[in-house]
Amino acid sequence: MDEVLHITETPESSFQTGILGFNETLSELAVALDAFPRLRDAVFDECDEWLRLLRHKLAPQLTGDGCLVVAVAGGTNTGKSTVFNVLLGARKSAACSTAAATCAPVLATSDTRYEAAANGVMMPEFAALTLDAPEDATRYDMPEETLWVTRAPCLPDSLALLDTPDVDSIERRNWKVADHIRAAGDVIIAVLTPEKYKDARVVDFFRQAHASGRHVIPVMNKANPANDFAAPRAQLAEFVQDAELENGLSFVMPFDYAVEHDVHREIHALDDDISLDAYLRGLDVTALKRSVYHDTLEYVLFESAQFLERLNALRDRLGAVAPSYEKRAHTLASVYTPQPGEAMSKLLHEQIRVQRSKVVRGIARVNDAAARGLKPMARFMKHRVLGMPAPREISAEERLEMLREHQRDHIVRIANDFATVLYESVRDMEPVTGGLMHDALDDLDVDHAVNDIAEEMLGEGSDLSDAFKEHVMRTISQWWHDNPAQRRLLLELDALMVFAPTAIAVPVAVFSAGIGAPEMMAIAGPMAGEFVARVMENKFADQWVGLLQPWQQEQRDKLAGGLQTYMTMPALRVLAEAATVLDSGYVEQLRSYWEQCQTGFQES
Ligand SMILES: Nc1nc2c(ncn2[C@@H]2O[C@H](COP(=O)(O)OP(=O)(O)OP(=O)(O)O)[C@@H](O)[C@H]2O)c(=O)[nH]1
Ligand SMILES: [Mg+2]
Repeated sequence: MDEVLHITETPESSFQTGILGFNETLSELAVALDAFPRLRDAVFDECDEWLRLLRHKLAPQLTGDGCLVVAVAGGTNTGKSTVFNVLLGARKSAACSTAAATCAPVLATSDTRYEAAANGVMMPEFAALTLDAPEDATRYDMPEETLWVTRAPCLPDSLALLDTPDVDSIERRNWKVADHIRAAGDVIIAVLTPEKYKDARVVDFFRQAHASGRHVIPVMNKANPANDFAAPRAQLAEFVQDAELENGLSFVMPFDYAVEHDVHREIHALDDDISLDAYLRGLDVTALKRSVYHDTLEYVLFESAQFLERLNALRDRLGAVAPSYEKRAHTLASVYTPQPGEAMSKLLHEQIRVQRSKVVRGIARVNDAAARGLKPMARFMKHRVLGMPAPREISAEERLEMLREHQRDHIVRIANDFATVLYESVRDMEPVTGGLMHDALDDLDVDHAVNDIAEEMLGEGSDLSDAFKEHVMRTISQWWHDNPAQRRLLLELDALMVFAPTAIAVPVAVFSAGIGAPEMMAIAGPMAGEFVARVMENKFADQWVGLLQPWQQEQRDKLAGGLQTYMTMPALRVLAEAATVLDSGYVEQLRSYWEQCQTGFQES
């Protein structure tokens, strides 16, 4: 048996697959819709904000390649720059005894991340500059959004360290920067001193940082180590409570003169055998990022769910357009009254002859006699029933041509009506679907399309279908056997058909009260009157219409099909292409990725 390798996805990796997949599929959809700018703009309308957050924050930060920004923050002169330097094992940012010395943040990154940091990609809220000397960070002549960037090869790729100006300075500009710092830092080291740990503004800053999902790590600087750090222990506990932090590790750094000259030392945890440096390196980057981006993620999930619903609705709207025209084409085509021509006449003659040869031989003589005897009766019926004037004599070819013209006129009228429906409906449509159709309609040559439809209905290849021939054969055979009394009628009608193929056209127009029945009578000539008269005389009209009805229906369907092929399809070409893009799995794929994200979000 083959060994099957099962790869089980953890909820975490499933969440990451979800968010990456969602982001990538959105980009693919945008590219696929490039060919339809109007549709693309409608799809992505008012999505800028959540798309930006998804692309530039959530997708890069929550999918394994995240980098924790650890901000060293606190009140003025508490030793932030000193802690920053100790963590880096190098004097990167100036530490000095004057208050509010650091006036712009300093970002230290690993070699790999340096490029992104120096280009301003890592912290886009600031204007990045390369740090040349530790004192750069104390230059008050720089714009307040300045960010000094420096390399720190000792840092892993998962960590970036940020030294910051104090959060309580009387200098107003630092307050603004403090907000940016709180936003930029995922982890915040709260540098406290025995003098400042209760300061309201400082405590407030960390409370807010924690409340917004940041991980706050308290570090008591200048800590008194007496009695196993009894005093700092109590102070830190008080701070954790005041700032409403969770109980976690706190760190202490005892007062040490040498730190001014030598930054090589470790900052120890109070109740654990771990250094701050080791603790930071061991942090779960993805989990912390998730906590920091909780609100952002919630917002993006909400907005993207709305987006998916809109996308679905749009897809349904595009999908509903074609069927609505199909319906209208059928409605218009249903008033079409096709008139059977020569082919029908031949078919009937053939079928009647088949029946005749089976039963009666030499019956043609009867036919001739019948035909001769028909004329006076037919003329009477024609005048009485139809009130038609006697038409002038015209040749059989002329009649067939006139019949064809009449049919053609009717088809052209219906096709033009349908073109009007198309143009008018676009005017009333909502802008996206209307816009997509508008472009294609501009290219539609209506006259050409109308000609194509008429040609298909009446030209070469418009013969009677095999299904209909089969139907006629069955019906006539049935009539023959079921109505011995009416066999004579069939033979009489057959005789008429032989003389005037156009005669057959009339019953359809007359019995089904089709459009233009009087004109049809005129075209079909005197034989038609006789034909009708004979049929009506024998109360055969209903059956006659029944015989022809499937053919009429076929012709109407064919006309509706022609309207679809030569008008709807070209008019909907762009719309159909756009619908194909939306139908090629993007929506389902996005929905599935979205659900993965949502599940991961709820589990976190
Ligand atoms: N002796 C001793 N001095 C310290 C210690 N921590 C900080 N200092 C000194 O205190 C002064 C201020 O330290 P900084 O690290 O610059 O403090 P800061 O919080 O960055 O100050 P600002 O940037 O001005 O807000 C400096 O002169 C440091 O040398 C310490 O543990 N021992
Ligand atoms: Mg400083």
